[in-house]
Amino acid sequence: MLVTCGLPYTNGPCHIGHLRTYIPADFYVRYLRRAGEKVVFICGSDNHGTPIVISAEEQSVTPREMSERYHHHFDTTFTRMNIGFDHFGMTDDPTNHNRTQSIVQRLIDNGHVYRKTISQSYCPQCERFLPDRYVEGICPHCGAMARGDECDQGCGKHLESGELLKPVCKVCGGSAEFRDQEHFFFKLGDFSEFLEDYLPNLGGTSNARNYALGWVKEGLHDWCITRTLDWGVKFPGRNDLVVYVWIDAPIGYVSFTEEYMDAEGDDWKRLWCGDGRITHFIGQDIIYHHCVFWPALLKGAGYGLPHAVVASGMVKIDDKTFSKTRGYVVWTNEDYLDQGMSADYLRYYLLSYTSHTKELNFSWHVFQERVNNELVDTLGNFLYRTMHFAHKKLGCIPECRPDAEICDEIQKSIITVEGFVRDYEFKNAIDAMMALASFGNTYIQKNAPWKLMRDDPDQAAQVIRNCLQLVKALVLLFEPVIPGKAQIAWEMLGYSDAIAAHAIGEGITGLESATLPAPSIIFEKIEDEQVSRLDAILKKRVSEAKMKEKIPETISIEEFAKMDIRIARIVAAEPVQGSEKLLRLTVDLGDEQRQVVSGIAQFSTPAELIGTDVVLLANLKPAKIFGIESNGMILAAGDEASLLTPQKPVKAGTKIT
Ligand code: B3M
Ligand code: ZN
Repeated sequence: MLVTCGLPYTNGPCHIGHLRTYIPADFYVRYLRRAGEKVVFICGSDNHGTPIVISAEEQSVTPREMSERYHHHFDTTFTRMNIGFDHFGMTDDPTNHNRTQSIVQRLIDNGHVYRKTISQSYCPQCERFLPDRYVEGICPHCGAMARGDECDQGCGKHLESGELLKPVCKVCGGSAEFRDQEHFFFKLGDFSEFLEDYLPNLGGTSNARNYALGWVKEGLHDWCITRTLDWGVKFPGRNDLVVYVWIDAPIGYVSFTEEYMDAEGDDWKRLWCGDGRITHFIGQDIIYHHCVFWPALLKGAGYGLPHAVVASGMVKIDDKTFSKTRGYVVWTNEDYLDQGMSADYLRYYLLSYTSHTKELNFSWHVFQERVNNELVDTLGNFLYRTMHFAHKKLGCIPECRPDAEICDEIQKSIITVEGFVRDYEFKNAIDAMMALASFGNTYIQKNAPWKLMRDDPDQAAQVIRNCLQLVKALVLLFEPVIPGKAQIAWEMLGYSDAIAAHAIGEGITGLESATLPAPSIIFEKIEDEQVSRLDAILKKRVSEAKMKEKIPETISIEEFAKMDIRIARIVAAEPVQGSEKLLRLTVDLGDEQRQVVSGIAQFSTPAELIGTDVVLLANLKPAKIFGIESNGMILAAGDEASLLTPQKPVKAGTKIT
């Protein structure tokens, strides 16, 4: 079978939000392998799309250079976090260009693509079209600031080209206009019936299935699948267009499998063109792309379909919405690994803290508590007590067989863990593992081999033999969670090979009677001062972000003087047909009257406004809003759009200086 992880964009470093998907996926793959399944584990970096071009421009490097830099960064970070992909490819590599063109050509041949002329934002100053994030403006649905393809700060709706109000070019800041341009569309709407059949049987977590079914029932819109950019995979037969990044990114899953299987001398089609049992691990925010768009695309091109989609809940930081700009972020290297912290501790915390589909509220204090109480005090304590005693008092593994009662307990745990992992209930699986460690602690405490040693050494050896069996089972069970620590513990049992080569079921099979090396302490407590240090890094980042927000860039008086701000009197006001937000206003400037479209309909009625003196930015470039020309912008403050008015009466048209 095949397991994949959502592909990270190559325009920023790895953070805790990424790990929330990759660590459970890695856990799942390790578990399946240790349960005897053959799994190919694939990921790669997502190199195309406007965010990457924009970041590259800002840093004066080519998008390819920037992609390579971050590609390498992710690759090494994953290794440091014990996340072991079989292959980590790049969507900009030739395999993916070829595979994407071939799939798009198939969609065209199969009649799933059509051309349509649409109005596209265009910057006359920069003389270029402005796809997706190249343009910003106002969301027509909720009125928040939004970018071209998505209302990312407001209602979250997907925006089609031309929908954005008051579009502004992200490169030069000038107002953009709309121009007609021919684009290609994928007939997503044609796949509704197929998806209604397919989705109820899709495996994985229910959040993915249910959201997707809901969207399909609401009705699907066709997707524009081309963009006017140089960077990306060329649309077949068109040198001026590339495919939308959400086409070639998921196709990366196919291409990376192809690269890996070719190198292994195996056939990638086995996984993608038959029943390959494909499982995608993704973040909850990209369910639409993976459960609606992607299966339709695969179906349309005649490929096999995903068997399961596992969607992780979002991450909050100290109860605040995750936000890189506001400083609510934890960077994997800088804030954690480079601070000398153990990869396995973070793996344990992220996997065991809450159910996979729920929101994870990250906190260093909870992290410390969980690691210290569970990993160190429960698991670590049992391992160390057993190994220390066995080494010191016996020096080797006693030859007796473990008691049936112990083997039953282990067997029960193995079955419970198996059930939870298959249901993607990773937290419950780990709780069940930890329960076996607690059982071990209770057992050793009750049977006190240190006391038996004097009166009944055979019985003492039996108790220790039982504990060693529990240790073996625990180490095998926990390997997918904490692979690094598990390997060390494995070697303390006298083994010298890789634990990953052993099945979890071996937890109930015998132990080779090896001499036992002196055990070391594998799990060390996280000290308060360590946590304070980690927490201070986070607090500092948040306060720095706040400072930046408060102090905008300074401008010169000349720059200010460029703005023609005047008092204007509203002389007419009426709603704009088809919009709940907009009013069409006529304002008087003394020697002229102007038409201005303003997004204040929800806060002021036309009757209230007529006769009011307001502040107008009079030399803002004219723009068309909802097809109506707007000549200037009325200034307002706060969430309720409170209009600014002069303190003492002044003549309409008075310049503000
Ligand atoms: N590069 C990252 C995201 O939206 C995006 C994933 C692609 S998966 C094919 O989370
Ligand atoms: Zn521009």
